[in-house]
Amino acid sequence: MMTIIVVIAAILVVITASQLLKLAELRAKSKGELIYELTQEENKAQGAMLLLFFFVFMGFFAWQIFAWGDRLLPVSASEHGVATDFLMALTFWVITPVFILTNGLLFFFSYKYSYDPKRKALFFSHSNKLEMIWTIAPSLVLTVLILMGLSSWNQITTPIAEEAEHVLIELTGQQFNWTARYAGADKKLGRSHVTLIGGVNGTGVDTNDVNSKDDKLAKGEFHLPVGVPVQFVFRSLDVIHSAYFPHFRSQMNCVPGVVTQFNFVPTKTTKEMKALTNNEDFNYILLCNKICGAAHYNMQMDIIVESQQDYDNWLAEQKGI
Ligand SMILES: [Cu+2]
Repeated sequence: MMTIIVVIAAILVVITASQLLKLAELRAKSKGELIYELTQEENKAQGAMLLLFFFVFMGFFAWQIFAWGDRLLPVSASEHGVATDFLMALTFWVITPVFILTNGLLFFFSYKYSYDPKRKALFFSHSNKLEMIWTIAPSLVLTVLILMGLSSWNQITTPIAEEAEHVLIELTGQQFNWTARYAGADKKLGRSHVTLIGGVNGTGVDTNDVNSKDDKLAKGEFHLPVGVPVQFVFRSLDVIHSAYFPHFRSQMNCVPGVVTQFNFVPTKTTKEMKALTNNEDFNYILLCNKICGAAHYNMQMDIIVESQQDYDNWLAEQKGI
């Protein structure tokens, strides 16, 4: 009932306002005045306000960076993360001055060229030279940035050769948890398929496949040896999830029916990162970065990065398939 009254009141206010405006228009018309004509002072004041807005907005922008800049992620903990961070910083160094310059000109011109009845507009159809400059210059910069990004991307998405030293881990996402499966000594994951899911075999591993015999499972947390390339393969048992490792600057979608992959080299142990961030509670984390359902927010797994020795000891204790 209250809502209906509020809606009716709002409609009446709008009708009253429009009627008052009409009345003012009629009154001005009968006197021969132009009601919407702005005076020269009003034009200048509007222009000055736009210029003021630009400075206030830029001040706010700078304050945001200085006030909250330290809340960003700590230093990256993977080899390619350094390259990713460099690309990100480079992109910001390129676009920030352009952002300030173009917006500065936009607001300054609004002030400088606010309407003046004495000034005649310059007719300027086009200039090939200008068109060339503002098409070619951004294209060149973008090409360099994109090529650098592609080369970085290829490095983390090209599968590690089977004979090269690495750890092979399969991460399976499902609403709302992760399971990590280690390939074991043979460096080969046993076959898996959704039709084989049942009972204790939650991820559908083919237990008849000889490659699955030494596979190991980890839930809740999983461990990585520092300095060793890790090849991840990803699966999903239900909807699309996304394996997100913020500290390693990595993310990959987990798509039902498709196996996706990427690799990275962890460069800092959990212990080193605790010291570096000055935070005893620091833990590397794997998150789901696709809104996959009601408990999506809690779909996570801790990651412990440690020495090869500690990692070997931990893996030996994990149960097999
Ligand atoms: Cu998810």
